[in-house]
Amino acid sequence: MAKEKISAEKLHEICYSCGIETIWQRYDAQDPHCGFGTLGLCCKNCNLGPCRIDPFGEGPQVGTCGANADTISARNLARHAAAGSACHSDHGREIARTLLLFGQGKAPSYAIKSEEKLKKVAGEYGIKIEGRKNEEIAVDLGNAMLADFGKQNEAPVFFKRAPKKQQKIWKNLKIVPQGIDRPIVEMMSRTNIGVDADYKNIMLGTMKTSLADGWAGSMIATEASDILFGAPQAIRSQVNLGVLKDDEVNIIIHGHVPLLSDVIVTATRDEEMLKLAKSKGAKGITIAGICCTANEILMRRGVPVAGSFLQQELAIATGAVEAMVVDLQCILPGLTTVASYFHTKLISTHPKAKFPGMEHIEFEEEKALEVAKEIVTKAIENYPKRDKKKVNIPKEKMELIAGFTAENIFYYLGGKYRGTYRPLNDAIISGRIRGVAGVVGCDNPKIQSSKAHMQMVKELIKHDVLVVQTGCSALACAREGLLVPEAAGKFAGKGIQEVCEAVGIPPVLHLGSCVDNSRILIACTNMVKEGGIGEGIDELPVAGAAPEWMSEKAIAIGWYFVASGALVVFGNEFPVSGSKNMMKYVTEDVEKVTGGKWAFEKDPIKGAHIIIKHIDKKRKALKLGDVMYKSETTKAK
Ligand code: SF4
Ligand code: MSK
Repeated sequence: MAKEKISAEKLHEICYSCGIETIWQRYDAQDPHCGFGTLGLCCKNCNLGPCRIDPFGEGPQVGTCGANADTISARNLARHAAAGSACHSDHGREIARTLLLFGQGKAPSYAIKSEEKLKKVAGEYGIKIEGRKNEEIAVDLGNAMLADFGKQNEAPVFFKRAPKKQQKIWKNLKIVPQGIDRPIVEMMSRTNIGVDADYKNIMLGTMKTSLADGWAGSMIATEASDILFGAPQAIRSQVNLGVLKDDEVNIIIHGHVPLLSDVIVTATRDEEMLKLAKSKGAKGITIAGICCTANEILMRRGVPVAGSFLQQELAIATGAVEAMVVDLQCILPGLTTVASYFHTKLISTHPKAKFPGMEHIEFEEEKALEVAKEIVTKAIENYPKRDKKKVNIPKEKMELIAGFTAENIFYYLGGKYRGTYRPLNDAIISGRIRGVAGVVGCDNPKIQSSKAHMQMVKELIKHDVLVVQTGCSALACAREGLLVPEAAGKFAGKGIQEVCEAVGIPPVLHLGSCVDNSRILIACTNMVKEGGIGEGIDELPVAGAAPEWMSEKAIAIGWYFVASGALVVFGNEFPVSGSKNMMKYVTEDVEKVTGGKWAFEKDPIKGAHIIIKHIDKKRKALKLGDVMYKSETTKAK
């Protein structure tokens, strides 16, 4: 293996030539993928099956029970959305529980880092604030948030945050979720054999389940994290595998829930740990993130990001990682194969996510710092085992600015209306900004390995659409240099350039992790409340996209935006394409009930233009007139 600095692509080639199997080889080995699964036409919900529908109309058109393509694909999609909602919401539950434990004095490694948010959110929950200690408020708020999960007959508290118009639509459709857990359980129940067979009714249930994720489970995760770990502020850092150091102990933290990773960051800054690292011959300790744990500690602690979902194996293949510490979600079991070629210790930490071949050190909120120090010590002790001949750290790294939120995002737009959404709404009304798009979600080896995000986002900002991002999509665009103010001059249209140059913000704003898509819901709500661009989210010149989605969580996210009135463009196949009725429902009919709908387009440039066309349609309906500046359309590939 080469000793000099190399590119990330070269690292990929090195894995290939050394026979180190990664996600790309495993993906190829699965080709051709099961056609029934791709179309959503297989069902194994009972032991009369598994059943499948022949998409060519020659074989069976119903399963043994009589369920047709519409019912089967709707049930499959509903279960995906339920699983995705469960994943995000469970994340929220853990943070709320830690808030409670902190208040009870049982989690001393944590603190209230945003007293302002604690009091604001407690106020929304109707909790008394005056004359009370933070700990007392934390106990009441933790309990109240946890109670939201188990409610049986009323909506979680944050539903009051939604625009009145959306609340009314949901009420009329009877899709206001009762609690958070109940709609998820209900979705599993109604998709059993012999229960709900009406695809339209199943989709209403799917929207109810997904709304419980966006407006409650994920929102609780975001808000409770801001309270415990600090409300983010714009912060500079770096991204890509080049953030790893060849003369320091490198620790990667990977997953989603920041409960342990935040404390690990604290542990790596401990003098005792630094002394130990030096005693082993290292110059210091570098900590870097992968996936949404990366986003969490990036936006609050400025910790650099090693990579997104697709880079987790490549990070180990640098040969320079002493430990990769994982919590929950998006962790490839295949990591153990790559790690077997190197000295890297893989450490799982969560009782709900163990991996054969990984060492397990269980995380407990009650002794978080102790566990974090144990893990950091193990990483340091592994440093002398690093084989210098196997070290290949790619040279690429890029600056980025992260840490925008629904509260601070337009504070940065400045002016005399500081702290309000007036400057944004006015920029949209005047046509300087065409509209806003949320481009989010995973990266996927099916699609050009994270290039789709960059191409779509560049096309959007070129046409003066301000872009907000979360998850791996934000990290992919950060690697391409889109999350710095200078990107406006290079890539954006004249309108966005004027705004960004006046106030020094990037044309693409990093809003956090996957659960922080809830921040986009709030930003949309704030735009509605500010006035002048519609009475509901369905009227705003906004849209969402996940050009490379792969996780079930993305389906839940997409659905809660569609149910909230937004257009959502996905770049991959949607697993209902085997049913004409379901495709018509999700791309057309649902718009008549919620104002939102889905669109599917593999080409990211064409996907961007679906969004631009939609934004222009909304502008026209609002009688806003043309945008100030015109841009050339990039040729679709
Ligand atoms: Fe087959 Fe119906 Fe059972 Fe599904 S629920 S496996 S379609 S019999
Ligand atoms: S980490 S869910 S690959 S965005 Fe949130 Fe990235 Fe998708 Fe996982």
